[in-house]
Amino acid sequence: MAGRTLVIGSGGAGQNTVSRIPSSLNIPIVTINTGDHGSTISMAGGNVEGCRGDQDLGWALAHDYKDDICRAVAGYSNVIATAGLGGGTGSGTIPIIEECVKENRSKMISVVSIPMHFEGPRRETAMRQMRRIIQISDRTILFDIDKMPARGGSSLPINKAIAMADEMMKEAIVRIYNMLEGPFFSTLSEKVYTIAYRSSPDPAEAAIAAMDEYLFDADPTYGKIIVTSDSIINKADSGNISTAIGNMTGIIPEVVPGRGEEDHGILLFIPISYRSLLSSTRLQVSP
Ligand SMILES: Nc1nc2c(ncn2[C@@H]2O[C@H](COP(=O)(O)OP(=O)(O)OP(=O)(O)O)[C@@H](O)[C@H]2O)c(=O)[nH]1
Ligand SMILES: [Mg+2]
Repeated sequence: MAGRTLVIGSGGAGQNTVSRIPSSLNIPIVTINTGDHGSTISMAGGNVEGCRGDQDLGWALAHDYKDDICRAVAGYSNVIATAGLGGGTGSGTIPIIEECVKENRSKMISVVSIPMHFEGPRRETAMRQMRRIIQISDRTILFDIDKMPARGGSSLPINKAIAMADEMMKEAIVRIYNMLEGPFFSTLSEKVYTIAYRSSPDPAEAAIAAMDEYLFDADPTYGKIIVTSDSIINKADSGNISTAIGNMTGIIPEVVPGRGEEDHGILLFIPISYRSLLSSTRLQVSP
């Protein structure tokens, strides 16, 4: 086995997200989808397109395929599951994946997106699904696709926003994987986080800019902030990042450097207060 951590992409969004993880990273990946989408576990027959947004159907199918899912997660201490909420397959399978993970006494980290406003009722469905996922997962990373088109002040075409969402979720998954597998050990100590991402030749500048654009309503003064990079962060940059975020929030972030040489993006994990998230105010669905 490659490591202690498995990544699962479920449903269309989940499968697209994990397909972006370079195979050179040797991250163990399993995909689950309804119908024949070239996934590791293809639920139902080849003629079935999907669950058409019916999460109960997704759940029932995943329940039928529970043995396959449990076999896939066996032996892993951590499972990172990703899906786009609002649909049937991804949202429906996560609770079954979680059952398998818990049978192993392993940890489950869910990385999920919330649909855009124009997707209408899907967004409300996703908000409900989100509460459940937060409750059953050890850690959840939330990400509102609606927050993406506003980036840079201009509106992005939908396919660009989706591609960007895939890319950011992929980044979050790889960083979490790296944190769990080392060599720089860190853990997500809060129950719920969102992320923020920026790329710049100056890591401190990127981290400061990212603090203004996290992808779900969060309270950066609550809990532990983690700043991760793909590349090595030198002592001076690390100090600048800590000082800047410390001044903004009163919290000294944990800086987790990567191993690459090239200039890559800085990704932040920003904590969300679990209590305030479960209170109704944060669950409003209108803009
Ligand atoms: N990141 C990302 N999100 C997507 C993509 N396609 C759709 N989404 C979002 O994810 C939500 C769920 O869509 P899918 O992943 O297609 O749904 P599914 O889990 O396959 O469920 P069913 O198709 O209903 O069985 C949508 O409402 C969109 O908000 C994608 O390619 N990438
Ligand atoms: Mg689908």
